[in-house]
Amino acid sequence: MKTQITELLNIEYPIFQGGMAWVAEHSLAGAVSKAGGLGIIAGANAPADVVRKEIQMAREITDKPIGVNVMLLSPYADEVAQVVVEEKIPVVTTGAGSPEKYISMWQEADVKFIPVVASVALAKRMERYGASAVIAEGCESGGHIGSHTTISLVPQVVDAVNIPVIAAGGIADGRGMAAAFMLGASAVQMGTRFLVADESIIHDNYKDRVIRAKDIDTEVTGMSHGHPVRQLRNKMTREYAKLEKEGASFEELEHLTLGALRKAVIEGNVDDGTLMAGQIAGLVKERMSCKDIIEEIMSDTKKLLGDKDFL
Ligand code: TUI
Repeated sequence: MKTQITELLNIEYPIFQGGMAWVAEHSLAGAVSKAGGLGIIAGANAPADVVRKEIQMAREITDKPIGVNVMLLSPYADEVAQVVVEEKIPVVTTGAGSPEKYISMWQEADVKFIPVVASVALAKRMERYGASAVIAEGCESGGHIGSHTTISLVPQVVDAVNIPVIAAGGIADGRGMAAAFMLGASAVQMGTRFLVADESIIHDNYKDRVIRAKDIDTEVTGMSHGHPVRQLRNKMTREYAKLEKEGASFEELEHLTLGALRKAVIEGNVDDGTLMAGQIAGLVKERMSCKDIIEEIMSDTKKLLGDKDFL
């Protein structure tokens, strides 16, 4: 299945693995790229040296293209943006902001940039600045989210820009992927489905919670401070909601979430940790290799869409 994105990035399948903080390291990104999708290493809140090491280790897994996500709220975003150039990464995605100050540096180095956008306005601005494509991410996603759903955001972004659009948020199987293509997308990005991949390094307790999650089990915290984050409901989110309702300050709330993603991913602390996951977690029932995930989704998508290209 050829699409504008498979041709642009020289990848076999139009599937991106989301650049999830603490989760998207070399084993996961390497496995996704090796299987023909686009594996993405998360810059997250990590310093440049750590990201460089992850890139180098992923390259030991595969020669195929691997991307890096620059999380724009990170104190290390400047240095990670630079590492991408030094390591000759072909494609960078960005999240949680606008990457404007890095664009000329990336363009000079021939690094394609593909920002996550949560609105039509930002998508148009990114096209004007020379983005190769945009990722339209709906609020079904896990982690930091905007306010539009995928089904309303994707077609509006598709109509507003002349660059390819990658759909993200709420997609975890062939039906979701086929639907995204019907909305005009040229690829999909998935996070939650890859959380429980065999190659994902997250703690087994976290994987179990995702596998056991029902449709209604995610909750958004941080809405009152303009930093909404979607995750599985647990002791931490219940305490957070209580404090938020009582009008707690940003500092108090942040204290609760500080280091909480590490607690979940590394320590498997499912009570105090942040179990970021999308609303589609209820559909994710099986642990599989990245290769099997990608092949199953491509096969199911082709059954629905036929053997068509989207160029
Ligand atoms: O970035 C994400 N998801 C994330 S980042 C993250 S780590 C984190 N750490 C500390 C605080 C908050 C998060 C966990 N999950 N997804 C991409 C994404 N970007 N979703 C929404 C946006 C977005 C929202 C508004 C991008 C741009 C934007 O507006 C920027 C502007 O200037 O208009």
